[in-house]
Amino acid sequence: MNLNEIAKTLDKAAATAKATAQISNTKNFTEDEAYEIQRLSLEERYTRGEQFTGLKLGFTSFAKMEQMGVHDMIWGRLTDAMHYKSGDELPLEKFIHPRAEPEIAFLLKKDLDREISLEEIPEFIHACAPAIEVIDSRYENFKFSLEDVIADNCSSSAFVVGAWQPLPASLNNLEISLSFDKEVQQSDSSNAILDNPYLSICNASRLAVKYKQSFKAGEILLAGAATPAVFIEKGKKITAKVASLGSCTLLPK
Ligand code: OOG
Ligand code: MG
Repeated sequence: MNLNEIAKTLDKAAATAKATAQISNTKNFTEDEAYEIQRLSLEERYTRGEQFTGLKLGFTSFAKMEQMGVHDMIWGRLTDAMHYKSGDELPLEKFIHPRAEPEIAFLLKKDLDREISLEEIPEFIHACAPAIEVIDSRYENFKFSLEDVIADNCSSSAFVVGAWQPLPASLNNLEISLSFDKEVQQSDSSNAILDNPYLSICNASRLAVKYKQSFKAGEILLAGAATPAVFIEKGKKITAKVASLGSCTLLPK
């Protein structure tokens, strides 16, 4: 099996916004091979001039695991081309079947080169913010195995980060919601994220070290959705709101 060929197929599906068949329909591959495919597919983006800007975790909430039928934490890579500003328009022709998720983002203060503990977070993390993640599986019907979704960079396609806020002592018991125009589509407590959203940072540090992905000051971490993702609708303004942290928006056009 040629991992680079699969990486190129997935990259092309993303770049042309055309869905492709699930890899696992025809090939058996391991989780390690899936992460290698992901790494290789990002090389294609870097060759086109995109820059690595951070990490995202996926399936850190039970709601997301249940929605997608996948039950392990995964991680993917974010680039500058995926980064939209709050209030921006989202050009839908660039996506296949995009869904939105309400998330919490973190900003790194210091290079992360080892696994860190909860107590060390204030030393390594500068700020947090409400965020929207737009996921867009490159697979037909948004269906995949664990290995498929890892190879596909965990469906990463766009994200918005609201205004950075100083780290509160706790990120527990905060309501997180996703709305289209004024209508709330999903909401849950921040506890849905690993029982404590700060644990996403410890997990990201562990995974970055394990997979030799550098993770540096100024880069971003998305902690993973607190709720199921919702299909985006043209013209309906997306708002993600996290109690006491604020909100951010995106307008699908
Ligand atoms: C995979 C990405 C999951 C999250 O926040 O849990 C994710 C998918 O559902 O397509 O981003
Ligand atoms: Mg997500």
